[in-house]
Amino acid sequence: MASPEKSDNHDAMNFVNGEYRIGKSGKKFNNISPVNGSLISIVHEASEDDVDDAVKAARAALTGSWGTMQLAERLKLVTAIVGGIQARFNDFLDAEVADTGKPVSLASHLDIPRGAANFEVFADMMKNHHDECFRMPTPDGTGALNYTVTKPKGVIGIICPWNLPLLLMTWKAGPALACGNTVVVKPSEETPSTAALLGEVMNDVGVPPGVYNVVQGMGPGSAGEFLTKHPGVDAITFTGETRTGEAILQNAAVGVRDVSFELGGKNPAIVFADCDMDKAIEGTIRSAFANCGQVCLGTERIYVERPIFEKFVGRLKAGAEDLICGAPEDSTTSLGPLISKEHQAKVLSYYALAKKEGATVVTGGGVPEMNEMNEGAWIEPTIWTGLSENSAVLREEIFGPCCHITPFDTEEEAISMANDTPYGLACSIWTEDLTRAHRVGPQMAVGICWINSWFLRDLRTPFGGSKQSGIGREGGTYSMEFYTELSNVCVKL
Ligand code: NAD
Ligand code: 6OD
Repeated sequence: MASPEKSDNHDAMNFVNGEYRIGKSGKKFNNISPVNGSLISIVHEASEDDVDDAVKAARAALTGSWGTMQLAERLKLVTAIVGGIQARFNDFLDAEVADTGKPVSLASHLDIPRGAANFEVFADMMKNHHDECFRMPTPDGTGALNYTVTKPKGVIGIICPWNLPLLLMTWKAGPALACGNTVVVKPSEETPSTAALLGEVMNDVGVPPGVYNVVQGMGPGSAGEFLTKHPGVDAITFTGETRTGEAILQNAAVGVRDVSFELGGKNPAIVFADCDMDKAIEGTIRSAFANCGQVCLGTERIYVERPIFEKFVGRLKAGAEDLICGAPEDSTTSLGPLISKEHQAKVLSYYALAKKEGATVVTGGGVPEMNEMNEGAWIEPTIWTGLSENSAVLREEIFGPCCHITPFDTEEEAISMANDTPYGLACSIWTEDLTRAHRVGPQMAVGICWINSWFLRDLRTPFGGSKQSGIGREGGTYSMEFYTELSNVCVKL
């Protein structure tokens, strides 16, 4: 078993107790570029033993120097991680772009800066944290004093998806560490690199061994299942598909462990005739196609008021056709590939289904010619009209650069169609009528409703989904609620 100080550039390793290691079983798998099908790296899969070591290291750190560290010192270390990521900005950028194929322009503005900000915001929040105190009268007249004590929850298992790998992992690791927990992270098998690289930053800035651990592998029968079944894990925070959430929930039930789930979506946008058309088009191009449609908050269903329907469809078509599929480092690129050939096959199956169900294909519907990158997981941005609200294309999450546009006649009809879904993550409303905005916004059955914008994030606000889109909320004090255990001390005076 190797334990180099740095992760080998060509291998994605596990990071356990401050050291890089290959899996004890020696199992490995290939990390394939979605851009051109080439081999990016070898991923060393964690065995059940490795996961056990990671959880034990995390437990030991809780009772060791991390657990006994003063809050100010702990927060200094968490803040130092921000500087550590910024100092290695290009390394993180290269790793994220290689794993996902996303445009450098996107990853350098979103993924890596947010990866750092997720530590900063929660370190700042903990600096300002105060416990509560309640005086109470007692029959004997002496009274009592209650005060709360906020403690870390313990060892947190973090299971991550591949669409925004560093951003979504640190969105959980940031508050978890700021609150004094230790973590074992299981990145997606598709995007193992930035989580592993973060181990170097942890060592460089002096985060004690065992506080941050990474185990590589898949879900069932692999690191994901080993971690979520491990009795030494006190709570599980997961981002990914709703069906995966169901499997993890069963594991979490054993030992009644707490969960926080950010799951799938089938997010609507409602575009009223009184919208600012330029803003609505610009916002919807982003919400439907950014990150090649692989954003949980992305818009897959658009409802447009009938008087502007044709115009909106025409302008969205023009916007989609202006998008340029290309190599990540090319400054003209606005659309990267999907994450994998497997995901490409899934999205293409919906493209075929849409046609079979009678959709009008406004634009796209196939695979672009990419010449020397043809082995990549490329796909055309696609817009449909004409499907019934019951069609599978309008009911199921596709997670690709595609959307369907339906006309509507009344506000009530639009709200009703938009809310008629098993999911409840996000929506966007486009209107210049302030009264309507405030009337419609609260009626949307979602965790996050944007008015005249999309993916505009204040990290202090509650983030999460209703219905099958999640359990719980994170962000600001909501993250603190999940990552801490609250005790009340009652002192009879
Ligand atoms: P996924 O559910 O397939 O995988 C997510 C992670 O779970 C991976 O690390 C995977 O290895 C692991 N996993 C799979 N099966 C497991 C099991 N049985 N036990 C433990 N771990 C297991 O999701 P994905 O394909 O990586 O990501 C896309 C999905 O994630 C979409 O549905 C998207 O909507 C959702 N997502 C939601 C949010 C949100 O905030 N709500 C954010 C991003 C992505
Ligand atoms: O912005 C966030 O905090 C967040 N969790 C975004 C999720 C995006 C999903 O793909």
